[in-house]
Amino acid sequence: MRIDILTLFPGMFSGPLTESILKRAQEKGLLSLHLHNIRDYTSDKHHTTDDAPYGGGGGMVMLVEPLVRAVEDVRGADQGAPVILLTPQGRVFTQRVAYELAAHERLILICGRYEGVDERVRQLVVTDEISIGDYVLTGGELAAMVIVDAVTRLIPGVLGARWGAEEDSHAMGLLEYPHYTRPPVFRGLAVPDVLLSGDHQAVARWRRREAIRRTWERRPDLLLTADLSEEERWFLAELAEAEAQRRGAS
Ligand code: 9D3
Repeated sequence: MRIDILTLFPGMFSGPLTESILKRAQEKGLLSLHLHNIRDYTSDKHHTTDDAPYGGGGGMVMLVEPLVRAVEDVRGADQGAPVILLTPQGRVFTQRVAYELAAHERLILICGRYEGVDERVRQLVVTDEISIGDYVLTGGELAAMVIVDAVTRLIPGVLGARWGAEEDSHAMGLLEYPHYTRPPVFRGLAVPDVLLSGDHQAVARWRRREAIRRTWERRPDLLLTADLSEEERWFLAELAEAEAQRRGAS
């Protein structure tokens, strides 16, 4: 997959994209990342990228010309690639959106700054708008990095065989069960016996129950859409019953 990123701050991207899994994905030729400085597409002698909004009010607005010229140059003859504006007004990024984006051969990401971009950028070149959540960032750069990270790990061959996206799709409906490794006891805290029992079926059952318990406690909203077996529904009913008892008792 090829990802082009248009930004006023290309330096922000060294670090996250040049370490660990994203680094390896690029070395393996599975991901090719290209950073473009929007300032390189200005045509005035001060290399202006923003100006005051028509109609007045605070803040600055990114100029239409450098952005449209940058997209057209980077896109070249390839008209099919999604051009995604990172903006607080976009649809919210979820694992589902990550899968959707991972299906493309190429993505073009535009990182907004200041109060936003001239509306005509949307009219002329943007095909999709994404936000990474309801909190205020200083610009689209960190959002672009989040998207690159989440999408890259879905590219076949990027993760080891054991950690496939397959595994995620089963797990995503629920939060994860608790994990343990050596030693068996640390400062009096023991690893649950079942995990040391060698009984794979009992381990699987315990993990599934703990995942349901955790989801019930922390993210009950996820249980509305989780794919649970009959037995798991019973367990959930037990949790709800125990909770009702506690509430009644207090
Ligand atoms: C006063 C209205 N503000 C919107 C909440 C203006 C504004 C604040 C921050 C406009 C842009 C920004 C910069 N943020 C992004 O460009 C951004 C973002 C974000 O702030 N949160 C979550 N996802 C994203 S994607 C791009």
